[in-house]
Amino acid sequence: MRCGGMALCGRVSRVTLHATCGASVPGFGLGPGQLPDIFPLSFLIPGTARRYCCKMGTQRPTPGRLQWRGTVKRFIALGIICMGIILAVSCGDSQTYAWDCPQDTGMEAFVPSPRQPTAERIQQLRLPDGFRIDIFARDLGHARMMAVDSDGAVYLTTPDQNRVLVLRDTNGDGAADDVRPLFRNLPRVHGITIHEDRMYLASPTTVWLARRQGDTFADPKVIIDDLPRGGRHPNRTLGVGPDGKLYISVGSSCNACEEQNSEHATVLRAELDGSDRAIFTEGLRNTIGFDWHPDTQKLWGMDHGSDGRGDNIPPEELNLLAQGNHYGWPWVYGKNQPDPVWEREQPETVSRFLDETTPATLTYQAHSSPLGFVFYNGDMFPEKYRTGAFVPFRGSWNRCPPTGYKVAFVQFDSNGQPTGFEDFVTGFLMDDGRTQFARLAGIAVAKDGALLVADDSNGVVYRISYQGK
Ligand SMILES: [Ca+2]
Ligand SMILES: [Ca+2]
Repeated sequence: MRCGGMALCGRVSRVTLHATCGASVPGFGLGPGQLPDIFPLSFLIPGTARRYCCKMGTQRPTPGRLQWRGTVKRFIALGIICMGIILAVSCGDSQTYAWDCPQDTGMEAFVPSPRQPTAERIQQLRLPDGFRIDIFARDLGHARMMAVDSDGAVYLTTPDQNRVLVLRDTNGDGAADDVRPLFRNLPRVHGITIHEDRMYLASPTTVWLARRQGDTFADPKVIIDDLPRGGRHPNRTLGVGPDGKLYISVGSSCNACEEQNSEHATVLRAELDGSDRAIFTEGLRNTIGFDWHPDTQKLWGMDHGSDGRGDNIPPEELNLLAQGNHYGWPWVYGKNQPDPVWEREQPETVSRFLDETTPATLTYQAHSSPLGFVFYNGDMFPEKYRTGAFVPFRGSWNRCPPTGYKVAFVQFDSNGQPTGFEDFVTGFLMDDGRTQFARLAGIAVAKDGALLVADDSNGVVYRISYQGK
């Protein structure tokens, strides 16, 4: 549907404005991670030739997820939203959905309407034969990253609540029956990893170290407090490598720009006490998920491609992360393809990076949004899965039709090389892309070999187990 320069994705019903507009509105401090998943309304902001996704619906936005930079900008944004609503409503009811997407402009925004994880919906999820999926824990808030301890306890960060939770299945029935906060008041705590007697935690600018104390952990102490400011990709993640060093993934500050701080768009490496921090790899837009192959001990990570270049480029990337390499962002992507925007604006720079950067080993559908990467090191799943890795895709917010909203498996061959992706859990995206009931985030292998995956929109951790012979 078109009317006066506007297009609607979705019906206008029970319009409730929550000031939550903007898939990514320059200057308003809104990033895609701050998008509440409420009924989408896409409209064209006059004079910008860009489409943004405006949130209208019956849910309230999560408190604290919007970070407005000043009242004036807020009023301007609200004005734009209201103008959109007035024009939209004046055009009458719209029945245009994602699958009526206009031609690929690279600017389209669409977030499927959120639904609750009912038993009926979970029942229709599709997995390979012999596997089942159940809820491990729910009502967890902004469930993001997980780490599993040697005693089986599952630690979960919830950045919107500034908390780390501990989830225990004390009777071994596959569901957590003891859920409690471990730490409170850790602002925007996101990354987490456990190494021997230490737990590491990360927020946009801070890394904490908590020492083991009995069967729990003592209060965390700051060991790094000067990581680059968050910007568009504030979700730092952590791991300790086989070399006994601490790895910190720092996303880019922007969608696709020349960074001013050289630590943006990198993976950093430091000593376990946080000292001697240095850039390990660069040219990575946002590699939230990374892990070391259990045999080769090589580091692999999933990087997010830039937005605004179309529905199908740039792809998400699986990269072999080796010290000193540059992986291309923002200049080149995938298997060394020039970024079309930068090729137009700075062809000489693009040309230089085409020669100097490391191509992705594998690529995946653009905008799928990989939020984790974990090699399967358990013994519950069949042999096939014991040499590969799992990737949760949180799903697109700016693609018509939507993509992602699933867990994929990456097969690795006997030489430790990845050979391809295959679907592992699908069905979170429903109604031909109209609705979804999970935005998948962190992933971890439980002590019993089950696979755990967090949904940060409904506050659920799912448990995937193998029941076959
Ligand atoms: Ca239990
Ligand atoms: Ca790349």
